[in-house]
Amino acid sequence: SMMQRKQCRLIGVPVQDGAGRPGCEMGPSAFRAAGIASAIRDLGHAVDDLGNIAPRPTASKPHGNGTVKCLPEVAGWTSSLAEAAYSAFDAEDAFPVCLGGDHSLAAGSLTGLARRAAERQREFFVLWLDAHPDLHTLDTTRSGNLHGVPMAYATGQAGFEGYFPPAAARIRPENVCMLGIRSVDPAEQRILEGAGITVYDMRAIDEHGVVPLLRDFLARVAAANGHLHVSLDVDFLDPAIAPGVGTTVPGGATFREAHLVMEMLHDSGLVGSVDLVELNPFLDERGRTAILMVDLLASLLGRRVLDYPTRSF
Ligand code: 5AB
Ligand code: MN
Ligand code: MN
Ligand code: MN
Repeated sequence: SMMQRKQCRLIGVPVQDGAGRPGCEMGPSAFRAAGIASAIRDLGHAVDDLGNIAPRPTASKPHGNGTVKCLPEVAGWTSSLAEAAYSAFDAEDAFPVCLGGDHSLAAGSLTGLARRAAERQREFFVLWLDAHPDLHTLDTTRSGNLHGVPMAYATGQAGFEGYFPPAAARIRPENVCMLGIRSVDPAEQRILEGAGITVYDMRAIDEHGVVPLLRDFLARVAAANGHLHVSLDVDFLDPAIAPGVGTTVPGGATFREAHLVMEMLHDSGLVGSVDLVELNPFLDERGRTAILMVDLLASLLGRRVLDYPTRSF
């Protein structure tokens, strides 16, 4: 079942307070400059660019872990995106695309979108494409960078109460599949062990290839008639092809592995929302990372390398 025509809603989320360095604030502009709207339209989908959101002023107590950075700011972005993503996901064929911005925005996108899915009695699944699980709590983070915590918040790990807004909905860890993982901190490893999240690390990709790993997960989503959200962190990709990110980790997904994931996602017809995060245009080379991320989204939305029906071999 291929993907139906979608009503794509672009939501710019220029947050950089969750990353350790400046630059992600320019991400939404770089995606637009790379032609994201026309790339989607060319595939026959409708596009509504909702512009950039702003953080909502949010009270947040100072945290006992003195390393946590920009907590009230990230709480404010979480609150505002949870609402914006919920509003943008206003129809079955609405397809929200959150343009980051650092990955702390997933605290808002996951919970806001899951709230809408729950109202529709649709089971909510997440494919997490990232070098990192982003499963720290406010108590375990060592860097203090809150782009390392959104999955813990969204799956309801303890310790966010009073610091982040109450989650609009909670993600079931059993409904999360992480692919491309290759940098896990000890505290994250401990949380992962009991959580029930499916983790396919880079070694699993090396040994089996992406196809059987993703096929298993997609079969589970299809069996539940679920909604699938894809959260794509630039550092899922190998730094050699995607230099425009602050947290490069060697040994990432290749160009074809990444496109193959997107092509399988398209063919599944299951994806209904996306985050494109961690693009840092200040670190990019002549826009190549922004362009690659747009091309990957285009593959997910149905672009093919060859126009098979009109080509003779
Ligand atoms: B990203 C690290 N685990 O907590 C930390 O890029 C990295 O959104 C977090 O995946 C990386 O600072 C966050 C060492
Ligand atoms: Mn991430
Ligand atoms: Mn990452
Ligand atoms: Mn859906």
